[in-house]
Amino acid sequence: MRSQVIIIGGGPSGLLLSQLLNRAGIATVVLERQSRDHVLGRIRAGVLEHGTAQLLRQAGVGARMDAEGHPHDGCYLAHDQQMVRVDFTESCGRQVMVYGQTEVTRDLYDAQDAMGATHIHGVRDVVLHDLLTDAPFVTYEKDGRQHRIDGDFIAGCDGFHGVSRASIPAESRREYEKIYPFGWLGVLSRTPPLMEELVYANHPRGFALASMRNDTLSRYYIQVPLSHRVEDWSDDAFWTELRARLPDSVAGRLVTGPSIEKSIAPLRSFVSEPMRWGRLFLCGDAAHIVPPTGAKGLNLAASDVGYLFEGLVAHYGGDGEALEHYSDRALRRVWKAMRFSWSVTTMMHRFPDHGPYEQRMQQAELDLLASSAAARQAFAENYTGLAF
Ligand code: FAS
Ligand code: PHB
Repeated sequence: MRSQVIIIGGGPSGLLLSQLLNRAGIATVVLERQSRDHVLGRIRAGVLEHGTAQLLRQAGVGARMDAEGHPHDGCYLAHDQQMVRVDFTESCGRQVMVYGQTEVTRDLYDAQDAMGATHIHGVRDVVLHDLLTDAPFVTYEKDGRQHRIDGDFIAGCDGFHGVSRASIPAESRREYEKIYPFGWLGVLSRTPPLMEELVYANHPRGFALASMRNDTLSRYYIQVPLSHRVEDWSDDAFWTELRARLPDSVAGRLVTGPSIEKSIAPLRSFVSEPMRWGRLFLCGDAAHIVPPTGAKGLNLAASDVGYLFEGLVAHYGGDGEALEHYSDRALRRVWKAMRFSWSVTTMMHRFPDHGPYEQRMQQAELDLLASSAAARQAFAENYTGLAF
């Protein structure tokens, strides 16, 4: 088999890149390890930046998002029984779109089906070959048989645990990592959201987040020690702890119910440079991971895909230089989102090694946001998404 762009990974990065390229008349093949149902069963991100929503519309998959998604003009930062609202529209003239990654993935699969796109699920032993030549190829195993696909380019969209990043020689990679000393226990419940906007809470017992997917589906998180396992937490224990971490002024609004999904996600900051190696280009979690506090993971995947899409279209249009700048361009935005995600995570969580000084620094950060329009503008610009 031969294609123009071979895409490893059928998550949001791979699906969005395939959809954009196919609409531009560029052929792709998507190789995905899991089944489609498995990919669609993942509960991940919930907030789309302004630029991500625009890119989805450009890809022709914005209709259901615009019909069923919820534009948000702001969010709340809670601490010491106070609720500080950051008004995105007032501060920077932009909104975010609350629309789950699961729905984005579903819309992309539907659009790719309508285009007759080629997706191969259940692949094993994917190996990338001849990346430093102009004739790279991929081999993989499926149903007990070896297969080969030749292409012009390979897009590594296979997430943090994929094979693409590791296909760049270790001595040529520069990796930066910070592991946070806690995780997020997340619950999805068929209950009305706590508030009409997201509430991020800094509490002495630990961080909490009240988010949502729609008016009847809520997503909540609480910070837990790395030693905790999801089976350690009954629904009742989760609701009791969440309620304890919310300001008294809103805790009484919490509607509880059975969890329909419950999981613990570790938190890390990670970047691997460069994001290009010959004919291989990395997108999304294959190249970087952010703690979810800043709602940046999915959105960085989108900006990487937008940059790579532009470069590939320019290349096939005769501009041999366009792809030269992909890695530097993507990394400039990645590092700014890394900074924001690290900053908000540090401001909102309780760290085991934090003392009174660090607690006062957190309080000062939050007091600054409460008292300074300029501080809220900087927060709003980062949260709604810096320019692509
Ligand atoms: P993904 O990991 O989503 O997709 C990679 C795909 O490649 C997967 O389908 C995988 O099966 C496939 N794959 C892997 N190895 C392969 C191989 N060798 N061959 C073929 N296919 C292979 N972000 C937020 O903004 N907000 C959140 O609240 C949030 N919560 C998260 C919770 C969890 C538990 C996790 C893990 C991530 C969360 N994220 C969140 C980040 C997440 O949304 C990612 O940023 C987003 O999924 C990135 O998309 P991809 O780059 O496509 O990577
Ligand atoms: C979510 O709704 O899953 C969500 C929202 C905002 C975040 C993280 C997760 O910062």
